[in-house]
Amino acid sequence: MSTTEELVLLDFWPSPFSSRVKIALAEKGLTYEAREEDIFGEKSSLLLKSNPIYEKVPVLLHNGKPVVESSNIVYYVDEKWPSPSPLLPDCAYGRARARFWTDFIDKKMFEGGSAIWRSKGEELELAKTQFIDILKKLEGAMGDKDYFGGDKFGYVDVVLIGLSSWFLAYEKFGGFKIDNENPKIGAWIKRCLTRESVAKSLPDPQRIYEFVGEMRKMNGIE
Ligand code: GS8
Repeated sequence: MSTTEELVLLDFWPSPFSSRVKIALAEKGLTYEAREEDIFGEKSSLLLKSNPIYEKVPVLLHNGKPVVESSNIVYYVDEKWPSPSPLLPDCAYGRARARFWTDFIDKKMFEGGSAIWRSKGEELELAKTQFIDILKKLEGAMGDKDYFGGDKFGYVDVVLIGLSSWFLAYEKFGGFKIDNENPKIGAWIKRCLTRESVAKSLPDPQRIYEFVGEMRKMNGIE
């Protein structure tokens, strides 16, 4: 990267959305400064100024200019730095498919997972069934390919694998195993984790499990 370029990530370590951005930046071999935000306490004035609409992380500041919303940030990074290898496919149809599944993941996955750790009893059973069904739909989208876009790690992989460090918490609080219910996704996660960009960018799932345990206590769930 040219020395005139500066990349700053407004971050929160457990954020599955920040993880996406970290993976995309690592895929492009870009270095950046991560600044941890206190999202439950006082957010920095830089965050409030950079993302006045949602006041959420992640925000990527490129030479001081903010880009917000994680899937949009990954898109920006890919357009701005197409090498060493673009994350989005070149054909319009492939790109439309990638945007469709990204939208599906954004609408369903984090909320679906939160419904598991936030509930108990019958509600929990329903949340678990729905989450497994979301993953089944994603398995259908992947088909017999190694990755969502084909034989190489791409945009939808970044978007989904970013969320995967939370899966252990969903499994433990939900009492199920993704490897049993959604073996294709289980195998895909292991495949993605062999990439350095992914392995070094994701938080430890055990730490996320403990963090979610704290949130359950804060919400009076146990
Ligand atoms: C979600 C970001 C988000 O929820 C994206 O970037 O993709 N659609 C957005 N960020 C959370 C932290 S991770 O759960 C956040 O910043 N929350 C602060 C708040 O809600 O005030």
